[in-house]
Amino acid sequence: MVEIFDAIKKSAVRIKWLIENEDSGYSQNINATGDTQLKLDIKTDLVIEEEFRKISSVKEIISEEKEEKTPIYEHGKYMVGYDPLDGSSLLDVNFSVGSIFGIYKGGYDGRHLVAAVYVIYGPVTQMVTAYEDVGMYKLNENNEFAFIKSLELKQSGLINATGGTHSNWSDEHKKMIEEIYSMGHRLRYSGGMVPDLHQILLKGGGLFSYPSTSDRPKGKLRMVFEVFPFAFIYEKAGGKAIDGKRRLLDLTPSHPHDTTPCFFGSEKEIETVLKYNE
Ligand code: P6P
Repeated sequence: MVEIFDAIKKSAVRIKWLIENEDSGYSQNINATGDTQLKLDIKTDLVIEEEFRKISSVKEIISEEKEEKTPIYEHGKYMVGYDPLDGSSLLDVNFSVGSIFGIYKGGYDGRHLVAAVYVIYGPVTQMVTAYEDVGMYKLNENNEFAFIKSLELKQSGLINATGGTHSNWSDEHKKMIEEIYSMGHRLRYSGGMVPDLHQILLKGGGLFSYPSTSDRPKGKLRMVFEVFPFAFIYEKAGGKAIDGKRRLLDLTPSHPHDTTPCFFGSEKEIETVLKYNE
């Protein structure tokens, strides 16, 4: 597992450089989910693949940017599902973006996740790892990730990160969001999953929601590359992660690129979500 974390650290240093120096324009390519890829989506995906090809503990990798799995080392113990540059469409407005990694053993179901990592490229570059517990690291002047602190969610918080187009929300979801606001929460939403969930983790609590909507009945966020890793991290930090009814890590995708409605947050906020999904 250490060599996987090291490969992610090396990837992050290279991706930070690419973000700061390379052209963030669009390519001619369409990815597995039908999104037009930025040149950086392609380049960051290649960086991660190159770094994983150097280690022997990874059997295969699967990227949000590619339809198919990529075999790495025949006798590798782990499989890695990752989103190389989540929120890349926000680069043109200089918002924070991130890389998300789920480390699986024996399959890409939520229950097979054994560790999760994300890197956030913002005013500073930070990495959060979840294995036994949740730790935050900061990239220092020597391009090393120095441990900063462990992260823990309180029983309730004050942030409400509301994904999806409001006019496409169900009436029940609108009522749930209003109840969260009545608890004193404030809107904090950038449209980038990594910074939006990172903020709730660092501020101690709240709710991030990306529900089923009329335009996206199965939600927008991908189970293997985005949802399961953050569900693992939030549960390890003392929070909860559900699809509205069920625990996200109990779900099994029928296809690696499947999406699901998702709610991540402190216990009290998740209880409110459940109340509106009975
Ligand atoms: P919306 C970015 O494109 C992304 O995949 C996630 O990073 C983010 O949480 C979500 O989409 C935002 O979607 O529909 O709220 O703009």
